Amino acid sequence: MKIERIQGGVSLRRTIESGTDEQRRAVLDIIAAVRARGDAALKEYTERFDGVKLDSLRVTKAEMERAHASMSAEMLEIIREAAAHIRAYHERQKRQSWWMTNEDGTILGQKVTPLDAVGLYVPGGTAAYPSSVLMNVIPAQVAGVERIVITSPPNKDGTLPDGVLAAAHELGVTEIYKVGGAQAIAALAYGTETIRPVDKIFGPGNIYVALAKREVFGHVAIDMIAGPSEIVVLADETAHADEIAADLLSQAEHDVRASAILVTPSMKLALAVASEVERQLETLPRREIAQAALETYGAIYVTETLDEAVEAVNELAPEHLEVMTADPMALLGKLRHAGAMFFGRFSSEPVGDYFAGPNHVLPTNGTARFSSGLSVDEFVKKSSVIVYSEAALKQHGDKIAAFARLEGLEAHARAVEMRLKRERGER
Ligand code: HSO
Ligand code: ZN
Repeated sequence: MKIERIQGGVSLRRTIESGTDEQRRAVLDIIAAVRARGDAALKEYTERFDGVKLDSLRVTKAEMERAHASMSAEMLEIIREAAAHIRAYHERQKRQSWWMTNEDGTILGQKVTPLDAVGLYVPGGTAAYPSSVLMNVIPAQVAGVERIVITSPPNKDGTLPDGVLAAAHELGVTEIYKVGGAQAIAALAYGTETIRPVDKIFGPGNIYVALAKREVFGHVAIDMIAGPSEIVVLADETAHADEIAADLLSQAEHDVRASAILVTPSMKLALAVASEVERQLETLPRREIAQAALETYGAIYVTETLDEAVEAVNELAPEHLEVMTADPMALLGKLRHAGAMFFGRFSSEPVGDYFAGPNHVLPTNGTARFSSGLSVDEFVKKSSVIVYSEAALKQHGDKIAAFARLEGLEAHARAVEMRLKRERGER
């Protein structure tokens, strides 16, 4: 990894992919075809892009049970335990409706309602993570969402990965479709004969999925446009170089576009981590992916002081931040921008990816400056509630009418004044 001395001015050097004109046109065509021809279009695209001809898009109960039975009892127990931790954490995020009563008898409030139906897109290939099924489905369940749908591109033999089906089955999700790409997003947004539409679409995917999510946004809601995984480690000379290297590699192995950065005031640590990364890469099964990621998006930044290192981290606003300094929690107040913050050497990022409880769906590409990780909030919406009292309308009605006339909206003014007149016996 290249080592650079810096004095501020670092960024993740990545912009959100906006796709080529050709890709955007392809996505628009796919969405139009799914809207016009429904299931027939889904099956054609599945044959063309996934190389499999399907009679039925829906995963059967027997398929779910087979996948579940293929997992060892130990593995199922681990999934269950992870799910319990994730559920316990997300339970704390649950919001209550609230009400306030004014002295004049007016009641104002906010009513929290879960979304009726959500769709989770699970990408294909090695990125079909059972852990991501847990991270999306559990907050939806905690929020009280009634209908949870999963879609994922089938393998050439027409199956979905066992791990994904087993995790879904474990959580009681029963509505799963073998469809991927932009066509899956179109189906979730607009519906087909077999797939009823949902209200919000979650989950990462390739450029076509991202473009399709952007395209259907407004008709339905979407979670975010997620980029490849990122880790920034903030460490001083007290940290173990081999542990830092291992953590950097843990995210670099996700994707050739993943980013892994160490920020430290210690040149000695920087040098040790750089050589540890090389050493550990040698035996890594996904070495090629990790190496490519580190070449383009990896860096070791050396600052003069720890304070400067903290500032650099805030500028990077990474998806994941690990803090391994002599007194990590002392930095909590100064660290402002990161999707998830891991403190101390026992909080290696995979702990959070799978098991601790917080969500692993987090803002990337520096968007942690202004957004947050996935939470129960994303699965509910709030309606404001107004129960205005007679006394309040008598007290404020004239002011409301005056405000309406300021805007030239006479009907607004009359709607309020009509009540005032009736109460005064003038109507
Ligand atoms: N680090 C990934 C999540 C993940 N890691 C899934 C392993 N499986 C993005 O936050
Ligand atoms: Zn990960």
